[in-house]
Amino acid sequence: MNTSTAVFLRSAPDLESCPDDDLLEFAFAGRSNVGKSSLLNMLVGKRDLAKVSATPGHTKHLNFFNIDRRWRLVDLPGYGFAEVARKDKARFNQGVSDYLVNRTNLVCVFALVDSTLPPQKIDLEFLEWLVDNEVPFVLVFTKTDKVSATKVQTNIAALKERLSQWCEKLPEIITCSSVERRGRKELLEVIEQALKADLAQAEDEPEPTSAETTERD
Ligand SMILES: Nc1nc2c(ncn2[C@@H]2O[C@H](COP(=O)(O)OP(=O)(O)O)[C@@H](O)[C@H]2O)c(=O)[nH]1
Ligand SMILES: [Mg+2]
Repeated sequence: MNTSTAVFLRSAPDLESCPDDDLLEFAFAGRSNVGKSSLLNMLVGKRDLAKVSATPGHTKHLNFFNIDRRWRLVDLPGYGFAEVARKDKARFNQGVSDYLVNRTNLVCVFALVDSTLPPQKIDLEFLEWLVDNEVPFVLVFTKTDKVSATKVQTNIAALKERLSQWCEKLPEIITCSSVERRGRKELLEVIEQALKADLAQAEDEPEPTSAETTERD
């Protein structure tokens, strides 16, 4: 699959301010500075669609982008900087957790983790929260260009080991580098499969006949 048009739609602080739920959405989540905006830009082939910031904690809103007028990418605020942790609360803002749990047209979260680092507590907490709340996600390791392939594999193995302690079925894993444009095909493949599955499901559901509609009224 390829993308041809990507347009910024809206910035929203919470679920209520989100755009209509008429298009399927795929969201990018992860620690501030993990590479969410860079990956989003790489995916759609635009250098500065999502603001890439060297300053952590810059984006505090959910940013919606329409792709080919057919589906959406959502750049979520990074956790770990903007919101101060409370002991018993997930370390990201209420708007994001509401969105992740209650957004009906959200298909899948791309949970971004820095491939150059061993498992980080804050990422593990977030991933555990996704599993607990049954939010479907794909694990995406970013910035693979920064360290050796061996180091990346060691960090992936360590995270898988930690995940397997509470996760029955390990998520799909994709490795990416926005600098080397690596992982683009794999990410788009996940999206394409989900869009196809949705289309097939829509075709399976018969349109209600006028008689049925009347009966229900
Ligand atoms: N080497 C390298 N740097 C990256 C990559 N992705 C992002 N960066 C850098 O990491 C910083 C944070 O990136 P950004 O996309 O703004 O992260 P966000 O806060 O998660 O949206 C920026 O300085 C980017 O240039 C990557 O794949 N490789
Ligand atoms: Mg960003």
